[in-house]
Amino acid sequence: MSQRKIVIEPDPILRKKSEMLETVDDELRALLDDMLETMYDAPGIGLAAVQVGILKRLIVIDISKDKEKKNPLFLINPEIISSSKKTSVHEEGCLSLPGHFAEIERPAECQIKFIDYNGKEKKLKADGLLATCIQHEVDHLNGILFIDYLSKLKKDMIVKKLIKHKKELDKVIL
Ligand code: GNR
Ligand code: NI
Repeated sequence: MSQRKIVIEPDPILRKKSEMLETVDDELRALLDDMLETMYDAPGIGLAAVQVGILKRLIVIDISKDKEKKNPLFLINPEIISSSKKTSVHEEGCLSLPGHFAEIERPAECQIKFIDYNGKEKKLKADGLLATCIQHEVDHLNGILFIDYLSKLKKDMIVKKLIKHKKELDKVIL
């Protein structure tokens, strides 16, 4: 297992649509394992493959609070098949937008269809933080970031700060 580098906004790859997978094999599982390790190390509660530079429809999630009792969820080709009319507001963060948080309104519940780690088709009903996280991750697969739901003013301000942040990071690396 190895950790991968997380792509930070602005980066054109984060705006691309990820592609469906045809097969679940050991190579794919190795990538999912790397994504999970990268997410735990960050730390985060979700990660989409595009955030490590791979345009495939893959997501890992673990919303468990207890570090001892991990509960990883691997979603391959996830599809939201229904969403509630009722919405909820959660404070969201994103590993591709380090240091920035905003309250985002989304459907409170959703149902998804996906392929699991073993290549089996599954369905899942989610609410609360899990529903929010799933929708945030599926957005990544379609090139959408949570800042896209904010006013242009707020969004531009965050992107400007991230450009500065990335320049600082470059200085440290050089
Ligand atoms: O770690 C994360 N926390 C989070 C909090 C509220 C809603 C969504 C998330 S996902 C985020 C990790 C990430 O960037 N996933 O794409
Ligand atoms: Ni994110």
